[in-house]
Amino acid sequence: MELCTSMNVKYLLFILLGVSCYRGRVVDGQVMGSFKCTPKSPSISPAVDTDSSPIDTTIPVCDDGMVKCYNGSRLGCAMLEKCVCNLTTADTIISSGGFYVNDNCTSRAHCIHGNVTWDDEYFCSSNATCEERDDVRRCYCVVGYHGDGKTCTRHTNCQDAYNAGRSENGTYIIKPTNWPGSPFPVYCNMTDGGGWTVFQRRVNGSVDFFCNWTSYKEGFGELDHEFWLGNDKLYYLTNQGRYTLRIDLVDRNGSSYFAKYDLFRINDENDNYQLSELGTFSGTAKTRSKGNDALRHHMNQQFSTHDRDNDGFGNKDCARLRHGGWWYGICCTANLNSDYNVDLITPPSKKCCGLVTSVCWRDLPGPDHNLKYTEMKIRPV
Ligand SMILES: [Ca+2]
Repeated sequence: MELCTSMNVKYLLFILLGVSCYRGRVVDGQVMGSFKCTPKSPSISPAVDTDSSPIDTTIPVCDDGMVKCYNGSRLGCAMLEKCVCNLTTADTIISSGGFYVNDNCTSRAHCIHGNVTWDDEYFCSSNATCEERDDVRRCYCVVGYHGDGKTCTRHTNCQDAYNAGRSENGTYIIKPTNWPGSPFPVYCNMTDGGGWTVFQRRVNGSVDFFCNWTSYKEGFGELDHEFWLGNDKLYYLTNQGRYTLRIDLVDRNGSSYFAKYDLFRINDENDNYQLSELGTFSGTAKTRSKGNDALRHHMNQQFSTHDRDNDGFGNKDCARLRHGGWWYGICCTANLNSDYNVDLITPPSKKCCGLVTSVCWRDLPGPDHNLKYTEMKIRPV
């Protein structure tokens, strides 16, 4: 069984061994597809600039609502908004509303209503490369960054990666807003609309979650397996905007349930990572029409570990009793960080957080006292 190994050590290895593979394996798919430099429908007239060919004076007067401008490389009559630009100096046609970037990405021209305008300056960010993708040449942000290529910003969560065209589940590097440390890897779940930053997972009990304060603060386990991302990271993630929480659960019979909360936030270490916001519940992980969902009891509770008792149970030490770090009250009605491997063949009580210490979520339709799979993840509202 793996102990509470600091994720920072794993991250160093990741940096040393993994990043080059990571970059090579995945392509930043961000493409401004609507700006392809391909000719559009017939067009014609004035719309001339110093880079365009002289207007052909043999074109007859255009009908009302039409102007003389370029139709591909030829002149004709067209609606103003359909006029393309004939950039003769580059032997290129720019579609209406499109742009052209030169070979080394040092200048960019735009075509608006048949007129060419040049950017005052154009160059690639130090975190971008100049290349052609899907027939569009421009600056593209490298993996881990998003933006227009001139300005590239680190992904601040998995939603940024998803918006940048990344739709594969897996490990991505992010740097939340105001995060004081180096960028760090997270696991992104790109299902259910994509963009979920995963901060907890249980799969088979190979990682012991009976860890101390520092381990929960910094994170432990393996991102593509069982892990806790870390309370500091979770604090910065959930405080850079408004976040929704999704929890997926599978019981020992193989039945799946989920819980969604339209808001989720924790406070920082000075407040012992208090679960300070938990919005409205939706999902299948609640059987009773009345009464609270299983996580509601933990709202406004501080985080406790076996070496830090911040629970709401004065004379009890919930983190020790329940074998894991959590937002304990008196003590719990859900505990996804508890003992995965507890013997439940003859449980003294089948009630989650009753006499049994196990990975549990109270009042699931099926067995709620010993779940075999859990995943907790967040996404911007
Ligand atoms: Ca206590």
